[in-house]
Amino acid sequence: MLPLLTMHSKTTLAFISVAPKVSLSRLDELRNRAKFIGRSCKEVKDRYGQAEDGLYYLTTSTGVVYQTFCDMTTAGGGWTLVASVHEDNIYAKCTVGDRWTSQQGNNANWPKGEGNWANRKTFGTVEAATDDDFKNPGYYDIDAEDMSVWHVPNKTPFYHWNLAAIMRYHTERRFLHLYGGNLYYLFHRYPVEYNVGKHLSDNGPSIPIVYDLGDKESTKMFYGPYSGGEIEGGFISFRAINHERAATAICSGVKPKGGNVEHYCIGGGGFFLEGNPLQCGDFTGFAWNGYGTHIGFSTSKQMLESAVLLFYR
Ligand code: 3S6
Ligand code: CA
Ligand code: CA
Repeated sequence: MLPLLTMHSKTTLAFISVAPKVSLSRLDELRNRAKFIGRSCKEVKDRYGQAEDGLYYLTTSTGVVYQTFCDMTTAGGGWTLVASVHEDNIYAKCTVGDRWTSQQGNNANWPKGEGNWANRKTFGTVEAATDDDFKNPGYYDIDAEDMSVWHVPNKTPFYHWNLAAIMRYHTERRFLHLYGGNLYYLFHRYPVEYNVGKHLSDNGPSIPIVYDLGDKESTKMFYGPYSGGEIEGGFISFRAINHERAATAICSGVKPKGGNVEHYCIGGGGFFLEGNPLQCGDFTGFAWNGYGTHIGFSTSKQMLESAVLLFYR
């Protein structure tokens, strides 16, 4: 039987085979992190000199304690994971799991959908942030300046996120100062809601990015060839609206130049008119011309099967 096991299957076996072994001293070290008092990974890093990427305990301005992942190394470190946008099933349109659009169908009478871009709901867990959506209190509590974003293949454990990511970038111009300090306030100013404006002229801000992995061209290549004609790489864009006045939340790595934003922006409100209900879901119209085909407006399979991790600093 053994000769049949190719190199590939051996590593897969190695990857999934055993529960990790850990020393008591390591557990003690991890539990000791509960003593650190800070509202963000930046505060924990600066106050307690923590330089190891991993899980830390944070405290909100109101005293809520939560655990999340801290990137303590990229571009000076101190990045707090506050949310992940994950597509559990692109074929199921605005159903269970579409927490960043609507889990109750594609309906013009519910223009804001779940409204999770601009509320204090939380869901998911940090260790499952590439298995399903994640949102913690830091999303609405942290007074931040910049963002970083990682696109990480689904089902990747946190200790492999950095290595496995297909794209990583950050902002450095402290744009969140202009929008209330985090996405909760930004999306109150720019509601992720159907029928509040028209494409291009009523879009939210597009902010230049600095790449940690990738570049403007590799970014465009993740999106469909037809989308290539209406996007510019090198930005993160917020509250982009499409031709049919559907709102989306984040266009990762690109600035919209046209109105088919449903093929390169994620999240949204509760209604997408075109091809009703085909564009309604956390990854909107990413599979418009087939699942991961990278034909027409369809993104690559890698982009479709990667969770989008959102960090603040
Ligand atoms: C280059 C193909 C554009 O085709 C248009 O976009 C066509 O009118 C629509 O069916 C299509 C969709 O709006 C794409 O989102
Ligand atoms: Ca989801
Ligand atoms: Ca369209």
